[in-house]
Amino acid sequence: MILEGIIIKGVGGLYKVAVADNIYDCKARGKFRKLNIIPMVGDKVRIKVLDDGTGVIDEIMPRRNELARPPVANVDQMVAVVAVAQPEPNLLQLDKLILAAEKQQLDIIVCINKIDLDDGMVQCKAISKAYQTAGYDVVYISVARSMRGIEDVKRFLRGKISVIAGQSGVGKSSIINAICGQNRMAVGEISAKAGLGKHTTRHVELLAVDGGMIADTPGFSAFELRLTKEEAAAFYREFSSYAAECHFRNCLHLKEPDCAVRQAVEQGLIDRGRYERYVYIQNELEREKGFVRW
Ligand SMILES: Nc1nc2c(ncn2[C@@H]2O[C@H](COP(=O)(O)OP(=O)(O)OP(=O)(O)O)[C@@H](O)[C@H]2O)c(=O)[nH]1
Ligand SMILES: [Mg+2]
Ligand SMILES: [Zn+2]
Repeated sequence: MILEGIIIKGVGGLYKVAVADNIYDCKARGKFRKLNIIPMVGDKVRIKVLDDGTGVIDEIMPRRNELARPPVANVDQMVAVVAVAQPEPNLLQLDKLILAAEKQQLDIIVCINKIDLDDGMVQCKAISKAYQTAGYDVVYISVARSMRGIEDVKRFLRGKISVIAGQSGVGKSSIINAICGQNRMAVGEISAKAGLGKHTTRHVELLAVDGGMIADTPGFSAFELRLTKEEAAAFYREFSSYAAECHFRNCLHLKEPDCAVRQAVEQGLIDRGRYERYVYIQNELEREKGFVRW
């Protein structure tokens, strides 16, 4: 019997393959090792089911994309999480994460968590306005206080493979647990001293949610993205409708004269914080010869 499924977990050469509601424990054919192909979580595969109910991965379909962190293939979407406090929002990091997602052509949802810590919703409204203006879907939630918003997040996940990403301690694992309605991921305490989270999330696994799948990621200790200056400019969605009006066709919206993007910033049509972080990132790309890091 040959079945089609998705690898949802892989540990030491053993793979769990989901076929509709069933999960098969599988090994991979030897030919993949010879071809230097390592099956990845997210791979769409054909498996042959053996008499004992286990399976063998026979064929791996071509990948739409391949993320390094978390190592998942065929990802449709990134849920980029930021907290209003504990840890303080790091919007430069959020913008770098969004650039990484844009480069992989992922859909992007900005999820603002811990709104229970936001008196008067001031932080939350400011962040949400900046990213909505930029062209992203924004949801805000409090895992601690209520399930409101969790339903909004779920709606976005339907029918897609998603990854959740963001600084350590923003509540990624907590969100996954709330979505799945059970404690699937370990939730860590934030170290009060440093305001840094412990790295509690280790293995990568796709969890089923309402017709979609989502993978948790540990808050990154290190991150690196290779990007050209032109890509960086093009990945700012909010620039695109103005960029056509810039004097120079290859305008990077930095110091060039007659720049329509800079004018839009002055007129308040583009969020100033987003633009200033863009300039910072362009300088970093110059200094680091085509890389952004944290
Ligand atoms: N006040 C408040 N605390 C929250 C909320 N959501 C999560 N937390 C707490 O924030 C801490 C970190 O949550 P985690 O879910 O472990 O964060 P994480 O993003 O998975 O962190 P890493 O795995 O280290 O990347 C835990 O103590 C949670 O209980 C929230 O909505 N409000
Ligand atoms: Mg976690
Ligand atoms: Zn310009």
